Amino acid sequence: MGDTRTHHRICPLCEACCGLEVQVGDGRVLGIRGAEDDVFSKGYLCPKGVALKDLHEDPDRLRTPLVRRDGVLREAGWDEAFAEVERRLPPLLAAHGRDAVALAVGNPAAHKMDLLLYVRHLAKALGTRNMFSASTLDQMPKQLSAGLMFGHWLSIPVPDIERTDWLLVIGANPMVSNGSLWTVPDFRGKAKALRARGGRLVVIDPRRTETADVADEHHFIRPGSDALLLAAMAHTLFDEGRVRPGRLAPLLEGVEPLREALEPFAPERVAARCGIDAPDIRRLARALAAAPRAAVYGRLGTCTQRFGTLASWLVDVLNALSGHLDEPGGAMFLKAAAFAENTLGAPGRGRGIVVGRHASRVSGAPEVWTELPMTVLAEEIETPGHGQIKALFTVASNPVLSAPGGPRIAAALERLDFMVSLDVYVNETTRHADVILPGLSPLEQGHYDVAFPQFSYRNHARYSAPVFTPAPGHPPEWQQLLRLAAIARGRGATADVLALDDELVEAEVRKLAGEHAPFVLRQVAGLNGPERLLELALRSGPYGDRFGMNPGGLNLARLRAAPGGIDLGELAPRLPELLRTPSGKVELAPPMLLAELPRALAELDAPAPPLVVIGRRDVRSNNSWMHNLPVLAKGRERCTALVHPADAARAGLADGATARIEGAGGSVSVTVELSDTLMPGVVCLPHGWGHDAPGARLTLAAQRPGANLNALLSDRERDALSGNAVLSGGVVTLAAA
Ligand SMILES: Nc1nc2c(c(=O)[nH]1)N[C@H]1C(S)=C(S)[C@@H](COP(=O)(O)OP(=O)(O)OC[C@H]3O[C@@H](n4cnc5c(=O)[nH]c(N)nc54)[C@H](O)[C@@H]3O)O[C@H]1N2
Ligand SMILES: Nc1nc2c(c(=O)[nH]1)N[C@H]1C(S)=C(S)[C@@H](COP(=O)(O)OP(=O)(O)OC[C@H]3O[C@@H](n4cnc5c(=O)[nH]c(N)nc54)[C@H](O)[C@@H]3O)O[C@H]1N2
Ligand code: SF4
Ligand SMILES: [Mo]
Repeated sequence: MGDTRTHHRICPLCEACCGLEVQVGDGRVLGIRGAEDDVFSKGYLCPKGVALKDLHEDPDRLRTPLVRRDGVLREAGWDEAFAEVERRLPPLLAAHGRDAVALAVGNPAAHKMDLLLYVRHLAKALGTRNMFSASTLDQMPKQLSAGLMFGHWLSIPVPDIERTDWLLVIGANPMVSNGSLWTVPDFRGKAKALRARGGRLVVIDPRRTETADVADEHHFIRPGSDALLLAAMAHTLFDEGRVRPGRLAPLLEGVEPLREALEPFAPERVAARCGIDAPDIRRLARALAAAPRAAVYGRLGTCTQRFGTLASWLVDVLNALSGHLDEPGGAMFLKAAAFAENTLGAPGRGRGIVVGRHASRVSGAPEVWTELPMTVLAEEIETPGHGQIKALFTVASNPVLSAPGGPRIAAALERLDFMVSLDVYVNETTRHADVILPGLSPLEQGHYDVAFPQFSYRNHARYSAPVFTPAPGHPPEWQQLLRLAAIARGRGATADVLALDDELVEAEVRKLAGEHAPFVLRQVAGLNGPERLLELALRSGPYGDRFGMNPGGLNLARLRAAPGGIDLGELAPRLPELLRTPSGKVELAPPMLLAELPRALAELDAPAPPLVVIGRRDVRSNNSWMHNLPVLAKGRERCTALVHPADAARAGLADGATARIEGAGGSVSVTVELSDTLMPGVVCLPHGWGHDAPGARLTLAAQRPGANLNALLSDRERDALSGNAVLSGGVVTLAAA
């Protein structure tokens, strides 16, 4: 067998970021288990972590570039692939301008430091306004509300779960998702501990979820009505004189305008629309106010709706008004060791955020944090005129399955003049590409989570070294991105990307360190790529060694020496230091949000639709791309429609029958699973399925393709403020197929 070794590797598959022990022998993965010595995840893992082995070994995972020749994607060398980009991109840019080339960045980019740290260089080199990402299918409403309230898009508080006594989870299912904008491995264990010390877990969800099953209390809510419910809870705090912001009182701006704006949202007024009785709404508000340590946490379900930004904002309004924001056991902010912009610059005050610096050409959707909504991608490709998208780069993005109106996007991709995908599979989206550039297996790269330590249950820092050496000649994705950037800048496909990397880093360091730049650069000599950026960020970060000025502080060498990570302590209050608002206060009543409230109120009088669809996640699945891995694909069928028995009876459907579900975007056929865990009038499908596209190369996934939920949903429904897609509460009809 040769010798076996054990490597510590942070799992890159979901936001829980578990530390894994990867056992390796003879150049192969022998086994994967949770790393007990991981300071953060302490041995926890889920079945997807084990599937990293299958991902590494998947014969369908691309190892060489593909280039379309005579209509067929064929294997090509790296030089040939980049030469093809060089042949086709610059003429397009010259003829149609920068906005003719779009960039779409998907979820796995948040889990690879290569992609997260270097995609900006491609974006900048392209210089296009047509920037899209999974953020507008997911968390943009929360980023916007946090940006408006606290001054930075990523200053998002998380529940301090290890110290809280009362936790309200609304529109999230961390038992399955393992948390989002909240890195919390082993939610089950932490929820159990919360209850064991006498605390309460309350869940609000249109489905009695796995999280509801471990809670003390669960309320059904009519999809899409969270902003109304949360507004009514905040109204109750004002109405009953329970507003007690405590220490934060002098830091809160806009309490009075907020009170006035929430006046129409009495629980008695919103109860019917929400499907929660007014006394229950009042009781929830009182419980929040009364608990010594409490937090409200809202996630995907509260974002992917018409008033997602309002709901996201009101979550933190409740935390602030009840005195639980920035308090131990409440909703607290992280202080990440590296890359957190809310630890940079002057503390306590800043420029805040701006939105709408430009708008999409066809629908006029405003730019939010440099992006346009993913739901306008298809129309921007289809609609002629100056600025029409003619070429597209996708980076770890599968919008055909992950964005509403998926089939429309697929048809639009066919009309592009040129498409390049950085991806690891030929799938529903990348099968339309002219060039596919594969990334390395996660096990072939070092890893540091750039984003998630900014939203974790505890401060910590971890780095994983590569487990395997990449195949000779296979460039890591950061170098691929730099090469593409070089082509877009007119430097050609054979530019020296390592020199370009030096140039970019030098420019950045000069900007930040001024006269000390040469000294700082000498300190990181010998490193390049993401590791050099990490070393710079760690050493200059809040726990850093400050290049020698703070001996004993963090640097990459110290992290390398501690594969199980370094614990940086429990969450500590950060207000007002964290704030980057121009006022230097927490903005409780941003005018843009107050102005949206009447629109939400107007919803109250619209009749509730008889049947709507919501999504769900499964422990053995991850968005659209892990259905080709044997360890996850085995077992029962997962892409089923959960239907309440009463709704099924009305449509004449029995358990196991095939139903035809029709929505505003189209229809799908899917197996019915009767379930009384749903609120009547709500059907539930997972997203990320529909692996029956011709030309995709997903052998195993194609055997049980499932149906694409996003073929049902309309790409016309957006949260007006953030541009986020509405993925929840779409009206559907149900019939026997
Ligand atoms: N109806 C509905 N739709 C949803 C959701 C929902 O709840 N309901 N959820 C939304 C959410 S939260 C998200 S985040 C999006 C996710 O949607 P996307 O951002 O499209 O992400 P994935 O579906 O995970 O697809 C990931 C793509 O990256 C590729 N990939 C995987 N690993 C790598 C790698 O290491 N390198 C490269 N270059 N490529 C890689 C995969 O092959 C795949 O093409 O879906 C959204 N869509
Ligand atoms: N196993 C697994 N884990 C994952 C993923 C995965 O695909 N599989 N995806 C990862 C990604 S990209 C993300 S963003 C996170 C998301 O993580 P979560 O935010 O926990 O997302 P979901 O599990 O989809 O839970 C959303 C919940 O909202 C409920 N819901 C739907 N509509 C409404 C509504 O109108 N109001 C309320 N109150 N609730 C509603 C749904 O029933 C569901 O229980 O999960 C991540 N983790
Ligand atoms: S919960 Fe599972 S997929 Fe998520 S990081 Fe942990 S092992 Fe990986
Ligand atoms: Mo997501």
